[in-house]
This record gives sequence, C-alpha cells and structure tokens, in this order.
Amino acid sequence: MKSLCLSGVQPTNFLHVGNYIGALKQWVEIQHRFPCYFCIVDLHAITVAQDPKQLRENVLNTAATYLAVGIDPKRSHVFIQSEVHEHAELGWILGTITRIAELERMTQFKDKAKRRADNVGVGLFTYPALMAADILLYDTTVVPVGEDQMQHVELTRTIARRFNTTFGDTFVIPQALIQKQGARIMGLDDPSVKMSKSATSTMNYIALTDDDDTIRKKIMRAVTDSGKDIVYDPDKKPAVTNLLTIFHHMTGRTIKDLENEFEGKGYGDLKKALADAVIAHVGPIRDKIAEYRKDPKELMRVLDAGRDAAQELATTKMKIVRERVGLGRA
Ligand code: AQP
Repeated sequence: MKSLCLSGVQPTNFLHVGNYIGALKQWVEIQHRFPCYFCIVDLHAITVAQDPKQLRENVLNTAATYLAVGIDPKRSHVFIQSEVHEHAELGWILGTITRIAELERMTQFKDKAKRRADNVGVGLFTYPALMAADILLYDTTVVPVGEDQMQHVELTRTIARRFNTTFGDTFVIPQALIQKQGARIMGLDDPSVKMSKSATSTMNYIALTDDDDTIRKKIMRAVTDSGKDIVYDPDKKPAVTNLLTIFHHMTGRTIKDLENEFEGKGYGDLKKALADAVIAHVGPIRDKIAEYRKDPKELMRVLDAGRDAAQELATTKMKIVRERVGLGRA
C-alpha cells in the first residue's frame, strides 16, 4: 500500500505554538518521508460562528504559516478544503453511517458545546464525519495530529471499517501519528486547559505572529505552580512542565538538560530564558508569514496547484464511492 499523509488546521485565528508543536513541526519532517496533503479546513472552521471577511483572511494567514514553518510546496500539496467539493459530499455520506452515540462521546464536541450552550449548530456535532471524509478521500495512511484529535482519528477508523463492511473494500484504514512529548501544549494562563486559538484570553496562547514584546509579556505572566523546583512533573507541576515542554521544542534541548540548567534557579529565570528561546524560534517564522502575506502571488500559485492535485485524487475516489453507495445514474 502506498503511504500518504494528510493533516489540516482550522483557520479560526492565527496559529499558535501549540498547533506548531503538536502538528506543523511534525509535518515539516514527515514531508521528507511521504507524499503529503496539508489542507486549511475552512468547512470545519464554520462549525462555530466566523466573520466571513476575517475567515478569508485567516485562510490566507494559515496558508502563509504552512509555508513559513517549512512546508515545501515542491514536495507537499497545500490546499483549501472547501475548494474541493468532494469533502462536503463524502462528509454527508459518512454522516449517514456514523452513530449519534459515537458523536456524543467526542470530547471536543462536549467541550465546545459547553462553551456555546445557547448556539450549538448541527455541524459542530457532525464535525468528525467531515474530518473522516478529509482523511479517507485521499487513501491517507498517516495523520499527524495533536492529542486532542486522536479521538477523531479513532472514529475515522471505525467509520472506514463500517463503510468497507457495508459497501465493499473502499477506504484505507489510517493511523494517527502523535508526538511523545508536546502532543498537548497547555494554556499559559491555565495549564489545565489546552492552548487554543479561540481561547477567550489572548494570554492563553503564543501566536506565531506575536511580536517579541508580546511573546515576552505572555511568558513572563504565565501561571506557575506552587513550590520552587523546576522539574518535569505533569501531575504536581503542570505549569512548569508545560513551559519545559515548549522550551524543549523551541531549542531541541532535552528536558533533563533543562532541569539541570535551572536547578536552584527561580521561575523568573526559567521564563526569561524561555522567552529568549521562543523569540529566537518564532521570530523568523513570523517574518516569513508577513512576507508571504505582502506578496500573495506565490501563495495563490501554491493554493491553485494544491487544489488541482487534491481534486485529481478526490474525483477518482468519489466516483468509486458513488457507485458503491448507488448514488446518481450509472
Ligand atoms: N494545545 C495544543 N497542543 C498540541 N497540539 C494542538 N493542536 C491544537 N491545539 C494543540 C493541534 O493542531 C492541529 C490543528 O488544530 P485545529 O485548528 O484543527 O483545531 P483544534 O485542535 O481545535 O485547535 P485549536 O487551536 O484549539 O483551535 P480552535 O480554538 O479553533 O478549536 C491539530 O492537529 C491539533 O491536534
């Protein structure tokens, strides 16, 4: 079986270091091993209310971010989900074989629905069926994601098996690929919740577009734990563990090495050094994002080519799916 990697991000805001560490950083490595399709999942983004003008801006910012972190358009295909209509069509078909009880178990749905109790659309509930379509449309074998998306990839596998059993072998069963450390970067203002683009406070995340002063301010104000020791301990020291994890990913230094360096030092020392490390790593990414946004020609060229490449695979797959399900005319 041919390997193929697919992943995506919702264009709901500027991407943050959690998206980068949990997903994008892996993509950059993976593109040297597999053919890759990286989409900007705008159909997913509208499962919560978006300002239409801002959404289109966010789509281009997200595309610019993919390229700025090192996605090479000569190797990988970057495209916008809604421009390949087969995603929505397959999402609908897979929704018909997805059980309500399965969707009710999804923790992301429960979390997001709780935050918007008076305004939960059906799309937020059926989000995992659309995500299954994104993945299965391309015979994806590998899906690099953060830990929060693991449950959705598991459900994708269940849906694919169910479809294959009902209609005949059609879909490849994909595997999630997840980091050992940093699969879930937590909020700087609250280490009990994940860092999130749509957090109510901007102090929750470091955006890849934040300027140096903002990065420093957010890190210096980050919540810490009781006690003084700078040690990696997710249960007793969730805030410090989160800062060490970000430090590790920004520098490539091991956690042990960082613990040794900060032994006997204070949280202020850790935060100062972390701010320097994040600024050194994120600064060049931020500058490249700005360059791509200033001259959108290259961005448009990449998105057109990515759409055409994705469309070719999607067209072939959907022809088979329609036949198997019995849709339309022969
Ligand atoms: N905090 C995180 N730590 C590690 N990985 C993360 N990812 C998201 N947050 C973290 C991973 O980033 C990829 C893109 O995520 P998404 O935009 O599709 O949706 P999300 O998981 O819901 O991310 P956000 O930032 O919380 O977005 P909003 O606020 O819009 O819902 C995924 O691979 C995800 O695992």
